[in-house]
Amino acid sequence: MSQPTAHRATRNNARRDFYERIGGLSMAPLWESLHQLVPPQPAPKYQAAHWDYDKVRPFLMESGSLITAKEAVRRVLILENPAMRGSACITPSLYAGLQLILPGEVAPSHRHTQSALRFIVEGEGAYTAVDGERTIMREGDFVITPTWTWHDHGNDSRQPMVWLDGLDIPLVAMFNAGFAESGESDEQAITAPEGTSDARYASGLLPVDWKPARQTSPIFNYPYARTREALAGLAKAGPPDPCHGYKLRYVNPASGGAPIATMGTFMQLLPKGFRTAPYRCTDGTVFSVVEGTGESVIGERTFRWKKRDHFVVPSWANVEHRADGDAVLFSFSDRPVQEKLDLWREDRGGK
Ligand code: GTQ
Repeated sequence: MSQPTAHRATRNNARRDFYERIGGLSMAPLWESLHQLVPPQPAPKYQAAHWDYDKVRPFLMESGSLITAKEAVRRVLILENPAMRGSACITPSLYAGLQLILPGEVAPSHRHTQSALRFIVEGEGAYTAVDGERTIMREGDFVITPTWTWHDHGNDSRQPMVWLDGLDIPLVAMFNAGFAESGESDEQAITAPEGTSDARYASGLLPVDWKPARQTSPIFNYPYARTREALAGLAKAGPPDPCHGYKLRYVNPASGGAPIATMGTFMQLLPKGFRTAPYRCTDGTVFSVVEGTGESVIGERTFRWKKRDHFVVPSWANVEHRADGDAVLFSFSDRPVQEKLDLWREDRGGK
């Protein structure tokens, strides 16, 4: 052994021995992990992934014959990031799942501090009830279940209903701030006729003396018909954004902020043949395809998608979307949290 090599071996042994001894006091040397702890740029430990609805749907329907919504409480197939199996995470901060509710079923009332969003993927006519008011859901509707509100779901229609559940389960778990309780009965008492919150809060008007009690939006169903009309109007009004096409964010009309404090929700129209310019941002984002077909290049991989497919784009991964015909994409992420913490960044590649 040459002198420097021998010297290095002795030094490394001394260090290893030192690490072992301080390990006994639950201490560790920062210098061995500094660059991983404070990376020059995001280095996500999760990956891009795509769920083809043609492959997913048969399993969802099969789950319907294995367990009732009542027994399951929520009959959901979790969309788990392939690099985070066993964690129930689609990104390190977000949970996503596809919930099935069959005609005549009820998913019993409960409440929890985790906030939920529903994005309706298939079917029409099931309802969700939130704090005493029901809303009937249709494809493309975006429905919120604010933190700590009672909610139950039911299906009085003749068709199965499938929706995407987005929850902040991993974020709440990180804070150890989760509380939950079951309702006394499966279906909560209805205290307001359907359409009440829509009439009170969803027309660019608010009840004259109403003051918001929380950050959450007082609107709990943002129907697709209105969202789609807004996108169509936007497309008539001017050119698309190079990175996003025509993209809108859902808002709480009382604050201008996101309808849910922990999750941002978006809808974008990619016109026929449009290709977005390369874009990346720090909020890992879950997409649900509402209309059309196309493909997304995420980092090194290309995913082809169609209506009802889902895919996830990791933090800081480069993304480019291409639409065959007109395509509409719903998406959600933890962007409002990152913005509140002054962490959110994007890279528009100069566009
Ligand atoms: O509908 O309340 O996908 O509590 C996961 C947890 C849905 C719900 C999920 C939940 C719900």
